[in-house]
Amino acid sequence: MATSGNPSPGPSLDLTEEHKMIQMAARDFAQKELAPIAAEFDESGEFPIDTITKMGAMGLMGIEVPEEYGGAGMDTLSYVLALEQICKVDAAHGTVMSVNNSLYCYAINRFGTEEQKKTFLVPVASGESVGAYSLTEPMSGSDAGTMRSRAVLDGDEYIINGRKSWVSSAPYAKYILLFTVTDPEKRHRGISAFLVDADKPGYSRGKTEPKLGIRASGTSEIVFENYRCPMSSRLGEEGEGFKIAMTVLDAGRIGIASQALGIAGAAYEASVEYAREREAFGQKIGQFQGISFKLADMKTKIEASRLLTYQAALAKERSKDTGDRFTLEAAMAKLFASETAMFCSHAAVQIHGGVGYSKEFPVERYFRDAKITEIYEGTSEIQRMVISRLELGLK
Ligand code: COS
Repeated sequence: MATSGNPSPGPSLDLTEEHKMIQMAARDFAQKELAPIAAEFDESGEFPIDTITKMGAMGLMGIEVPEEYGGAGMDTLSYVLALEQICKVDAAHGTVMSVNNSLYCYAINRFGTEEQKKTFLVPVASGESVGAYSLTEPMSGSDAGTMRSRAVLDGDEYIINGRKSWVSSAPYAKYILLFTVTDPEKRHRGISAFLVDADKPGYSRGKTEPKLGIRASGTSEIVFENYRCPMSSRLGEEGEGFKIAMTVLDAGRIGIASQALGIAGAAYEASVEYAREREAFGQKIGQFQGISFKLADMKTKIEASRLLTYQAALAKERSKDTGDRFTLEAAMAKLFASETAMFCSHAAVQIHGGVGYSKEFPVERYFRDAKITEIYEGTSEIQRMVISRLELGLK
């Protein structure tokens, strides 16, 4: 059986030389810099700022941002290819990269003013600082329109109060794209977006979440107590926040699909290798149908996920000219790829048996890391809701 040991995407797509270069650069970096430390940082839960900084220096933290704003000026497919390779080795670094690129940088590049791009985009796209995205609250997750935190206009500043939760990268992020209520009467049309500086008074970090997987990515609450935000740091118009949040999540979901693709690929390749070597009952375990059929299903689901993810990347790329939404493509890619990551990592633990259950091997980490892809940036249930509403013409 041929494995996908090289990073080529298989027969599904012809990549340009530029695509292959960033894919190889990300793969080589991940193998050299992340593979030796992934287990240690997973265990400690420490934020891997040194390697994140190196990723920034390589241009991986602002791949699609134009060079004039500190980014690498590449396309969405380049981003997806690089992120998959990083996540194949360590999904926790992948989470930081995904949030930075597709939730933070994408939002400012698309909706920001020139001044906002200079102040908030350049340092994050160039990898000098880390960016985060904050939508969720303790009492508002999937039903994002029900948030309670408030921004009240006072002269030419907003005074922000409230508590946000599950903010990826927050323990280290300097800049945060925040969604909060400016007019409670208008429900989702009363939500606005703000660019927040974590070093200013009134901002503090709450408890860091003790997580099952992606443990090194750092996730915490953030708290606003009379934080003063200048009007010039509002992203978009007042009341446009919910639409910005949703548009940006469409981009984020392509990132999570890429992450899931990376985790699934790692689980699959480890399984193929093990099934070729491990013997039981007088033969290689890969010769048992119970194992080989699992491998066949894993491979097929991975390639299907890849096609959906690349299709979503191409749809997002086209949207840069047309302005069209890519909600459906992103939701389908995220749904299928995340369930594939869970399927593959679950099968990988089973194929490896006791070895798969041991912390001395990475397979159990893939299993723990895979689960979040079915939850964050919209659960699988939310993706099904988004897809079916669009198909039924209900939204
Ligand atoms: N792009 C642009 N606009 C969008 C959009 C998208 N993908 N999705 C919805 N909108 C717009 C709608 O067009 C609607 O606009 P109007 O005010 O002009 O009518 C508005 O947003 C409200 O949309 P809708 O009525 O569909 O909102 P709902 O409250 O029903 O919620 C879901 C929609 C469930 C899809 C949304 O709340 C969601 O995605 N929830 C999951 C949140 C999430 O992923 N959280 C994780 C955070 S990151 S860890």
